[in-house]
Amino acid sequence: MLKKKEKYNVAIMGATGAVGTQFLWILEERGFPVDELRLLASERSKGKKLVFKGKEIPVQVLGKDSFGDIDIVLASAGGSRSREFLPAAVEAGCVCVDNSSAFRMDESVPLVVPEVNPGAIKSHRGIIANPNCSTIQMVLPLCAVNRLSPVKRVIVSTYQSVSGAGQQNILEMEAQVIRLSKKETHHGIGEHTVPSGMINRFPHQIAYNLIPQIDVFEENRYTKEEMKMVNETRKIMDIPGLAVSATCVRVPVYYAHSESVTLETEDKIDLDELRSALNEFPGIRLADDPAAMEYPMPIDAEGQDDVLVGRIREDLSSETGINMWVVADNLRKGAALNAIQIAEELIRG
Ligand code: NAP
Ligand code: 3JN
Repeated sequence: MLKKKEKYNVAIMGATGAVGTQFLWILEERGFPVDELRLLASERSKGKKLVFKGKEIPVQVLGKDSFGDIDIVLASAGGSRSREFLPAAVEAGCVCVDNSSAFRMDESVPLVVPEVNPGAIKSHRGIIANPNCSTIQMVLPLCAVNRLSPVKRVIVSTYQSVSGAGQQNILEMEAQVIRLSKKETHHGIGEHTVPSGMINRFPHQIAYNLIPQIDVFEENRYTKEEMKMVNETRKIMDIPGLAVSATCVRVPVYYAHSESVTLETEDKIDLDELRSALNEFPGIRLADDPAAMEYPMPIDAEGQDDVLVGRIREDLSSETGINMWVVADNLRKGAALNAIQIAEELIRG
């Protein structure tokens, strides 16, 4: 359990990564009461320094002895590091908010989106899991709808930016884009592909392309990312039987994930009532004025805290169906911001 203090010693596991960097920025932005900040990463980052509140802090190599005197661990160094090191952190008395999938479906670990199920935090035994980015942004509007009429079925297609796959994947798309922009023409058939040597981390070229595969395939022909959306949504919403089907697609966008979400509810919901409920829901901002060509787009969500919702309309194929378009910054609300909001709830007690 976390003892009440004026300021807390915080460790960031994976501090040099795409999510880790956001942890530093958001802790500072929100004035989180940090006493010592300990930055942890791999051997590769030995000698690196990162800036927090104008001061350079050296990065330390992560080890099981990294957690002495630390109160809160924010972890984003991948699932295997969480599995290996978080038990040692708990043993050392820390409360850990884990961004990886390592403990999300563990029954004794709360899986939390503070606007949706903050009460779950209290049952933690040292680890609280942060959901997958695509799940987080979807469950906010889902929760708003569910309060009007129980949600029975969800069909979602995602359009996930390259930053979701980490810092090196951002660089891979950038290198491909630069290579193609140097060609005199790249609009003819076969002229917009890069040499296979430039495809290392994504399964295929990402520049000027879409890849309908995120993470590995499971036996049921869905990907792991798709099954995370199914299972995590059920756990956070506390609706074990909720029908959810997901298709996750990587798109050549740097930051912010977009989702086309179709829902079916028990009763028909009036669209005006739905729009007010979404508008009033914490963490959601409506961008839904077709006449003004206003709808959420990744370039608007980048760097923002809110989940943007628009294109709200009736599903013409179902009596109680609703369609919406949901966009959020995957590194902020989808990862670091949500984890810090959990930590804020923790210190509020
Ligand atoms: P990234 O940019 O590749 O960064 C990975 C971070 O982990 C780096 O700081 C890296 O340190 C560190 N790391 C890797 N191997 C390590 C090791 N053996 N020991 C210590 N540190 C190690 O990836 P990212 O996008 O920030 O994502 C990191 C993790 O966060 C993901 O694997 C995932 O579990 C989680 N994540 C969750 C969400 C979500 O949906 N909530 C979204 C994105 C990521 P070096 O720089 O020293 O290599
Ligand atoms: O690809 C994305 O857009 C989100 C990626 C999330 C991710 C990447 C590597 C490992 C995860 C995650 O959060 O589910 C993991 C993982 O911890 O399994």
